[in-house]
Parts: sequence; C-alpha cells; structure tokens
Amino acid sequence: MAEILPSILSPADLRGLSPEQLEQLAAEMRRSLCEVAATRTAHFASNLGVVELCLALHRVFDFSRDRLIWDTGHQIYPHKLITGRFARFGTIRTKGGLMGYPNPEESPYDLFMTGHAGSSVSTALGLASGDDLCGHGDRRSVAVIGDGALPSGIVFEALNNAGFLKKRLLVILNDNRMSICPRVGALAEYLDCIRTNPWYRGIKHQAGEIIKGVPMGRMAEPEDIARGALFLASGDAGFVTGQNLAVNGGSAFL
Ligand SMILES: Cc1ncc(C[n+]2csc(CCOP(=O)(O)OP(=O)(O)O)c2C)c(N)n1
Repeated sequence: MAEILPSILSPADLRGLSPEQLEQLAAEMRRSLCEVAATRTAHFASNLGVVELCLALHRVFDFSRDRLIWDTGHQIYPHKLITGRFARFGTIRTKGGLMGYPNPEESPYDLFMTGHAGSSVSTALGLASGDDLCGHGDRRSVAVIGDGALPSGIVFEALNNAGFLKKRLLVILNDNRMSICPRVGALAEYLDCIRTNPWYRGIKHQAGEIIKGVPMGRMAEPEDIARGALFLASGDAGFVTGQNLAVNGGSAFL
C-alpha cells in the first residue's frame, strides 16, 4: 500500500521529503509501475530505470517554469506519477485513460505530445531560445535522451546547433546500453569506451571515495553520484556540445 505517493499531488510536494522518504517514494513508484505492467502491455524497463532520475530532476528544477522534455516519451510514467496523475495511473494505456506518452491535455508538466525518437534536444533548445527572446532567460531547459535515440540524425543537428547558439541547455544521456534491442554502432562503442576509460574510472572512484566520507543521506551509490557530478561539473567545457551533457548509467545520479 503506497503511503507517500498518494500525497504527491505536484512536484512541489517532493521538496519537504527526507532522503529516506525519497527512497521509500521511489520504491512505491516502482511498485505502481509493476502493477500496471502486470495487467497490460506497457513500457516497463525504461520507466523503472528513470525513477530516481525523475525525482532528482523534479527536486532540482521547477518544471512549472523550467522545461523538461523526455525524448520519445515512452519513459514518462514516473513523471506522470508525481505530476498529479497518481490517482488515475491505473487507467494508463486504456481507452479514455492516461496516455503512455506525454500529453499536454493531461498536465501542464507535459509540454508536447511526442512518440517519435530524437526530437528532445531540438525541442529543448527551441524552448530555451524562445524563453531568451521573451525575456525569460532564467528558465532552464532540460532534455533526457536514451542511448538508443541519441544516434538519430536530428539529435546531431540539434547538438550542432546547441553548441553554436550557446544556450543554457542541459542534455542528460540515459545510457542503459539498450534501445528496443541491445544497441549497436560506432556511438555505442564510443560510449562504452568512455565508461571503461582508465582515467575516467580512476577519477570516478576517487570522487566516490570522497563522497563516501560526506555525512549525508543518499539515494544512490557514491560512484553513481560521482559519475553524475563529474559530468555536471564539466560545465561549459562540456562533453559533446559545449553545453552540459550528464551521463547516467541507467541508475540514480545527483
Ligand atoms: C523515429 C522513431 N524511430 C523508432 C522508434 C521506436 N522506438 C521507441 S523507443 C526507442 C528507443 C529506445 O531506446 P532509448 O532511447 O535508449 O531509451 P530506453 O528505452 O533505453 O530508455 C525507439 C527506437 C520511435 N519511437 N521513433
């Protein structure tokens, strides 16, 4: 029986939760996902893999003003659970029920109806550009994209454009080594290369050791936190685009 999840009517309700409560909430969200997947065909693994990421994003940003685009949109269930749709969550992917993808008619936290892979980066970049033009430069724009969608041509066009325009844009790569099937290709090999690079592994281990010594509640393993922090810390010297690209190995970071 979920105790915390029913009380999360909007992401603002996450703010008062302790690390332990957040951990419990993540478990309750996973249970809800399992209950749905037990009764119908639904996207499952991709949703289980972004529960902590979703909580972290909604804690750090205020998406009633900031912009969040989930690439493709098939991993949006945790986001739906904490943006006022828990009570109707049992109707997802049924006639007349919640959509299995973003739907602006359901919530102001879903900015566009999507389903095709690869459009998140250009959309988030467009939103950041529009916000700048309208004098809302304080709004942050975030795209979350999987390693399966990343090699899309339009993503590379958008990254190219983003590096040139130098907008305030955060692109989070959810690298779980899976697309619809195990991912293949040169970019996949490149990502594996980064992950196994001795320099990167060494510095991640060292940063993890430092984090272990810090007395604080955590939702993730110290090395996972270190991985997220390392890429977030890369700042303007960023990884691919000249912006920030955070790499998440499919589990929690921040
Ligand atoms: C243009 C387009 N081509 C193919 C698909 C089918 N498709 C659905 S999800 C997905 C990618 C899934 O992999 P990834 O982006 O790594 O996300 P994950 O499920 O691993 O979180 C694809 C190719 C699609 N939605 N749109």
